[in-house]
Amino acid sequence: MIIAAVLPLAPTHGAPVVVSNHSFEFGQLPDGGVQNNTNGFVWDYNSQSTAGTLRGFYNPTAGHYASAGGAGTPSGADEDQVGFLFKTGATAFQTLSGADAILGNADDPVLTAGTQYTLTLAVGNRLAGNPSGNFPFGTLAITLLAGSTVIAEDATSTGPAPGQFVDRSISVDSSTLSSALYGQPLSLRFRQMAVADSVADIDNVRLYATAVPEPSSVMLWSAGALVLGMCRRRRMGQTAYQALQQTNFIVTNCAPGSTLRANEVRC
Ligand SMILES: [Ca+2]
Ligand SMILES: [Ca+2]
Ligand SMILES: [Ca+2]
Repeated sequence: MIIAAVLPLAPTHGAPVVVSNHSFEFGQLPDGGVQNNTNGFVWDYNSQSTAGTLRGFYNPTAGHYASAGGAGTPSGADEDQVGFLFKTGATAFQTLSGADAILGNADDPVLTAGTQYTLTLAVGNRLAGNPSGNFPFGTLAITLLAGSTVIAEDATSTGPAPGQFVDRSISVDSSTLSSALYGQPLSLRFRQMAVADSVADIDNVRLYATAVPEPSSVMLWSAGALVLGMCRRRRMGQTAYQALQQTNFIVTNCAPGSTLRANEVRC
């Protein structure tokens, strides 16, 4: 009887999924410059926003974040420009278009089976009394969608300390989702959810995809660990038969005196 000749499998590392204009740096603005309510540079600021809100990107000043004067980078952000969402319902949205930044072709990222997705972005809370006004942070919803279906979301009312950005992440394992969603395009959505006249700044959006071992691989990994464990027990004086008896494996065709061979269980 041969179970397997395997070694434990090392987990794979996540690969970045292209997020176009991930740092809101396209369309350079001067210090203090603002672009309001105008779609462009990949991000859709309008189609999912509530009327009367302000949303877009800007170049913060030292009054917004101490280190942001001129082309300085706000603490915890990336480069000198950031996105912003002001008032309930202000939304920034992007369907991922892949490395060519063209939507609707073969390189667009889609939901893939057996994959863990982790979406991270830097969320900023302006200094009190900044040049744009003294507004609270509010509640920012971070959402990952496959097609029109929300597959991961977090809405947190606690912002970072004033004057800095901190990372927030959401994550989902596609194996927990309906397989009907596989192949659907991935979209990102950031939305100001509550507290009238609240504001949140956003920056440095990152999405990573990590292959999740398939059940068969997990079984092989488990069998590998089992073999190693049995080998250790054998060194402690147990036979393969005795070691297998202490597991959930059904032992058949094994003589009580059978022994282990290197990298396999053979009776
Ligand atoms: Ca930036
Ligand atoms: Ca600046
Ligand atoms: Ca594309």
